[in-house]
Amino acid sequence: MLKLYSYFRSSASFRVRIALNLKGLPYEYAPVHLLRGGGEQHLTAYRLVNAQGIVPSLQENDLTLTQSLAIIEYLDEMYPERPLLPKGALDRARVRAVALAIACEIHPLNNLRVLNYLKNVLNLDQTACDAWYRHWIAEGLASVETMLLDDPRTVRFCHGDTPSLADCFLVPQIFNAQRFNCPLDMAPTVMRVFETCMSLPEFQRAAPMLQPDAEK
Ligand SMILES: N[C@@H](CCC(=O)N[C@@H](CS)C(=O)NCC(=O)O)C(=O)O
Repeated sequence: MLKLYSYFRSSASFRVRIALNLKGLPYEYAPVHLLRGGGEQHLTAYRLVNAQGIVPSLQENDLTLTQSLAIIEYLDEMYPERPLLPKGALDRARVRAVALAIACEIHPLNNLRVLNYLKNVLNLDQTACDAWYRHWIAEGLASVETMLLDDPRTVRFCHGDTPSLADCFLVPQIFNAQRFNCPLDMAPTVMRVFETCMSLPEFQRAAPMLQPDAEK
């Protein structure tokens, strides 16, 4: 049995929820509230699951996996039906590059602990924090747009005609951008792929507001 430690709004958790759905793998949902009481991710009980104090974590029997990319690649190796990485090494490198352009160049600059540091330690006001957030999203997604637009391997999805690891990373990042009203008109290819993904029930069911811990 698989158990996913997740927070409904966490985009890294959202990536894994999409992958689990695409693989058709049922899982138990274990909510970790990232804000309540200073954040349940910091509780000792959760630190025993994930030493970094972040979500997601995935437990399979007695083993725990962390880091969304590592988790999804593990799932893809263990459950090869409906692969999330293409066969060729060059194609795999491309899919990982798109995923990492989001996971390394956008997401870490805008996650909760970074925004808390800007606000609570560096004393930036909300306007400055919002500007920071929008800046990294705009710059990062403009790069992803170029990566997709300039490559004929971008078809209905980031890579080809079936969803891949790259789409698992792209969709949650767009949800984040929309939540913070970031302009997305500079990324039409990204948005076209996003809409294609969101027409699939596997992506829809992974959306934040459909999770058991969703809040308005
Ligand atoms: N690189 C990690 C990022 C995980 C991450 O930053 N998760 C965020 C939620 S999306 C988190 O747990 N934040 C808690 C905090 O910043 O205190 C992954 O891909 O799993």
